Formats: sequence, C-alpha cells, structure tokens
Amino acid sequence: MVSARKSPQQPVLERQTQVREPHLYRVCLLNDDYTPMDYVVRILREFFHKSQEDAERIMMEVHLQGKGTCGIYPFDLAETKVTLVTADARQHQHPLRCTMEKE
Ligand code: TYC
Repeated sequence: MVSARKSPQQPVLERQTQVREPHLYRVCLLNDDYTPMDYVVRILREFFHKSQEDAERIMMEVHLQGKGTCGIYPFDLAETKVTLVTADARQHQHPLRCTMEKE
C-alpha cells in the first residue's frame, strides 16, 4: 500500500497493493532418437521429483507422442530447470531438449 500526502490539507491518497498470481510456465521434454530412455527417466526423477512409475510414464509419452510435460512452475523455477536439465544432458553428450512455454 502506498500513501501520499502532498500537504497537510490534502486527503491521503491510497493505492491498493495489487496481488496477482505469478504467470506459470509448462516445462516439457521433447523426443529425439538418441537420448537413452533410462537417462530421461533419471532426469524426470532427479530434476522433477517424479516417482519411478510416473517418470517411466512421462518418458514413454514423450517417446511416443513427441513431447511431454515435466511440470508447471513460475518463470524463475521453470527457467532454472530448463537450464539445469540442458546442462546435464550436454555434459552426458545427449541431444535431449527441454523447453518452457507460457500457460
Ligand atoms: N526416443 C528415445 C529413444 O528411443 C527416448 C527418449 C524419450 C528421448 C524421451 C528423449 O525426451 C525423450 N532412445
């Protein structure tokens, strides 16, 4: 809340604090022909905290449909996950692509 009084005679002007939900971003994995399936499952477990069962399901969804959702996060968290996953994949010399898109 912001209050302003220009002189003692003027009324107090109050501006309501705006409370807004943060914009959310969907973090996705894309399919390719080279990244090993068990590596993708490890990524989903390690970076997105998925159970073994969910990680295997999401990996197969990406493998069969081309794309799958890892999670939905505020901008900074989504961006960090994309950066960390991409860095890990390159370190292991896999072409895995991880993207984010506004919800
Ligand atoms: N298509 C890959 C394979 O057959 C597996 C894979 C799944 C790759 C998901 C990327 O995001 C991916 N080894």
